[in-house]
Amino acid sequence: MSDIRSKFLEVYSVLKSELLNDPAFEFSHDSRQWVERMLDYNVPGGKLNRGLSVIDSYKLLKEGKELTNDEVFLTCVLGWCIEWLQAYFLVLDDIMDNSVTRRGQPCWFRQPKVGMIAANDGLILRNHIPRILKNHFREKPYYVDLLDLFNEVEFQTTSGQMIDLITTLVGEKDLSKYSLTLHRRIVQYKTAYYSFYLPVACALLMAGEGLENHIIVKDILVEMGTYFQVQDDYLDCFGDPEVIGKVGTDIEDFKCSWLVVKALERCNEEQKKLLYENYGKADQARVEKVKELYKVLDLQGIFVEYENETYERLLNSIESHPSKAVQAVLKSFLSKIYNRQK
Ligand code: GPP
Ligand code: MG
Ligand code: MG
Ligand code: MG
Repeated sequence: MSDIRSKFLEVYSVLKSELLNDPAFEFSHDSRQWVERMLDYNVPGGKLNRGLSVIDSYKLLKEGKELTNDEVFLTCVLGWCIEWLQAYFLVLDDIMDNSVTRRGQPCWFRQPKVGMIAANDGLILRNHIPRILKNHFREKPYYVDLLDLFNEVEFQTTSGQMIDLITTLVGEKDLSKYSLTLHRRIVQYKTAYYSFYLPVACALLMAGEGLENHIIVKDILVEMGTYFQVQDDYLDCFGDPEVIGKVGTDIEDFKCSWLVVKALERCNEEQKKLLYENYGKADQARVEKVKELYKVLDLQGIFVEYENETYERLLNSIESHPSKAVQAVLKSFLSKIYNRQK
């Protein structure tokens, strides 16, 4: 395992132990055990890209200067705050999307003894974040900015999640309202801010920067996050569940996915009828019909085209940024997601 990954995982144990001994709550044996199991199940098992990229970005912003132990520790702590945020979102998102698996195991709420306790576990994960920040950043001049950043991004994400959900309301299922504009709005809010802007913004704050001076960086990261969610939509249908660790549910859930928007753009009247009849139904045969149509419309080819065009466009915007350090941060993000299979 790489050095930084093992260091990062060490910090997880430190944070977990602090939270399990939080003086603000009198833990019983059972409650401590519950939280520990819940954390181990939901927080550290992903790709850790978001968390690790805080450390990466901070290093690049420091332009090769060796980080002190303290700096390494604090960047790891911020990285874990994002992983905690992600765990909180995923636990709740899986309930809302009626998903089955996540990260190669059953979704937390599907565990026999968990069920809807998962809703409260999501809230606990969410409440851990300000506790971690208070423990480690209270004395920092950028503490308030950090809290504000997490609050803003959480607001944007939950708002994006809301539009993702209300577009699928039963009784109002109407594919004619699905467009690229609507899709963009959903994914920008539900995914891009917390997955791409937040890690870099954390690193910038730690490096003493004011976020108001980095609007262009933010715009590029939001573009990249949009591309990332298009990949997620694509993999939901065409990815290998063994590799992505989850079984797709977008077709059943009537999601305003990039794929259905592209299909609507390209289909003839007859194919449109097929789509209207079969999209958004929890019935495997209907789901297969939709997938067949996607293949006939060559959405795989359209996606590869989209991916290459987007990559080039993003690279161009990155290279027109005046700071080489910032360019390096953005390029490192882009190279991690280009052509991803999971
Ligand atoms: C990704 O949507 C977006 C999120 C996980 C944010 C959820 C936000 C909340 C406020 C709960 P998705 O449903 O496509 O993700 P996945 O494919 O991983 O289920
Ligand atoms: Mg969702
Ligand atoms: Mg989901
Ligand atoms: Mg998805």
